[in-house]
Amino acid sequence: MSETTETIFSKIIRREIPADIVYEDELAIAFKDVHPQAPVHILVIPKQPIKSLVDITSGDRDLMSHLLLTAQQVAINAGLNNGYRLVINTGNDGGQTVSHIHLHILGGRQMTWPPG
Ligand code: DGP
Repeated sequence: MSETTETIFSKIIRREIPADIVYEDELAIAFKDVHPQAPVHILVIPKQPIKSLVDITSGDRDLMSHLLLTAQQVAINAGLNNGYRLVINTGNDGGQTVSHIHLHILGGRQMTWPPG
């Protein structure tokens, strides 16, 4: 995982590269994952470039709550009435490849457990 906070996601926020954006407000943005792992695969990210879940503090409490509520609303808007999976890959062992914290919303098929 890269140590820089400037990632491809910062470029998406600034509209420097295209993305299929499905939601945006002053704190967060949600867009379709470029490599979907399910019929619905949307990423919810803060505009603030926090690297990973490891880096959040109690000062990020409101922001993290906002991201969860945003994910809930985005899932509703995507029609995921039968459930979905919310994933935050964290660090190398967690499989995180982009160093800008993001919530994966995966849905539209039956999820399996355990994940790979
Ligand atoms: P993770 O492995 O948890 O760090 O997930 C990063 C996700 O970001 C991965 O599922 C693919 C997605 N992704 C990477 N680059 C881009 C991009 O340029 N555009 C979009 N829409 N998604 C991207």
